[in-house]
Amino acid sequence: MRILRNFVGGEFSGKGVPFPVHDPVTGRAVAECLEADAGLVDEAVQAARRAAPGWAALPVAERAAWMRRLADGIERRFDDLVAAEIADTGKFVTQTRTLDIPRGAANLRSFAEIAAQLPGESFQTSIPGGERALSYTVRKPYGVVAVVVPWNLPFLLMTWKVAPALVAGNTVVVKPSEDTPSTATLLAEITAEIGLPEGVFNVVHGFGPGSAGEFLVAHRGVDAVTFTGETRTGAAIMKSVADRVKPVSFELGGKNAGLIFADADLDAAVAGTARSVFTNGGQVCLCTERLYVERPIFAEFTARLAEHARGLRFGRPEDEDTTMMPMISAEHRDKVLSYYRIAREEGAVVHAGGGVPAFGDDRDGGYYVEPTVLSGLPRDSRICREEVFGPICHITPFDTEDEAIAWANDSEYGLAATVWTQSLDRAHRVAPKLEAGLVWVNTWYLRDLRTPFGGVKLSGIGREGGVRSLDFYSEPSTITIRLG
Ligand code: NAD
Ligand code: 6OD
Repeated sequence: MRILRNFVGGEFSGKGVPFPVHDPVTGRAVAECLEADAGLVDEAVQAARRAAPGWAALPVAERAAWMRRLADGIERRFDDLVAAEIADTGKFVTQTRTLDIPRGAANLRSFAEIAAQLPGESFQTSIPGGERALSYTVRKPYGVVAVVVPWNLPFLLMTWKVAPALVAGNTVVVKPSEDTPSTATLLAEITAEIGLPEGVFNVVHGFGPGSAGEFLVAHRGVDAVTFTGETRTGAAIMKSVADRVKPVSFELGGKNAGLIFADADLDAAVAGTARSVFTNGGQVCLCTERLYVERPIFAEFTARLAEHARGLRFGRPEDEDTTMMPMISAEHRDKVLSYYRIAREEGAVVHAGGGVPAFGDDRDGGYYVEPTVLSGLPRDSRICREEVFGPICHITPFDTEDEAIAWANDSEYGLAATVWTQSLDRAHRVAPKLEAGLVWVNTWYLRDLRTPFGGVKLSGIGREGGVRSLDFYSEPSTITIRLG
């Protein structure tokens, strides 16, 4: 069985109590991961602290060159990374090869480019009486950044934070999800292969509360915390770091709305909405779970989306035509199924799914659920308000544009929204009124890495992406020099 070890100060450590990692396709334990205790987390943070001054002192162009070498290393180990991500998550190979792993390399190359080209700021000031001064800013890294990430897009979301943190001059300690420790461990191997200075990149494995996650974020040697995960975990982390007033960047949960107007291209709206509901088994924070469809097309749209859901294929991860993956864990599958049950109890109309597929082979031990399309529930039902994070959506008909906007905004969350319309006027009118950090019109999850990314309300604090990431991972210091 594979053993996944912690990576501290440039070396893999044999310390830690093993816990099993399961294959979501079959439910079988396929690896053992060593849980870091408080002592090992401390060793990782100390290693990162020792490495920080030397790393920060490198010119940004040299750190950018290291990021490009790391991207080259990712590309060399591409097949291993694909296999590792599939083993942990049950993702299918076509998505893993085109999204999850290439985005890791793209994150490193993109932030290398952005950091190397970042312009500086300077201001000339004069006051009455004639005194003049030149002020300019320098960016300084924090020191050690804790990177705590979830299981849904493990490699993509880890590199999305590691790349800007490192290129800005910080060292990092990464805590991947306990469900998906493999690609972080492989990235550690790659850092060793390319000779990245020891201590710059560290990985600690384990769980959240009372384990590596909490030990890491609360550690006095950690200067800033970047986190992606559930809103209530973000709240717990905020409490753990409050005494030290550490800067945090939080990308949290969502209950994203999709608005489909009667003037939309229906084929494109059905296909695009299906993508936004079912991609990654619905386990993307940007996935749409609430749909509002203008009444004249409600019946046809609902029938066509349900047909699409029924057509998704539960093949093996390695099959090129597989389009549906399992939930990440037995616990998460049970959570999703509990919402299927709640929907029936609340009186939902079930247009597709609502159950568990039967395979008659070893996948019956896996964590699969059927893609599910619902309607008929009131807007204050639990299905319409709580994040499920599975392949499920509820569709509500609407009559006016104002109603659709108000209902979309009637949520504690505000991460993403989609609008489907062929009217340019409507697109410009509606999109800015939606309370969401990201709004897509006639598309979904088309991401330029330079754009700000993050949510409003309970969906997060701060923005990452492009220069916003470098703003989070460094602090400006203003220097003012009197002139003449
Ligand atoms: P989670 O919050 O349970 O766990 C995320 C990470 O935090 C894991 O590594 C976990 O071990 C760690 N953790 C848990 N408790 C901790 C604590 N008290 N202190 C320190 N670390 C702790 O999230 P998840 O179940 O892995 O991921 C799914 C959630 O993530 C969903 O809510 C989804 O919406 C959200 N998400 C948001 C975004 C975004 O960009 N906004 C992206 C992906 C996922
Ligand atoms: O694409 C990204 O950069 C990003 N942060 C995606 C987040 C997806 C959430 O599950």
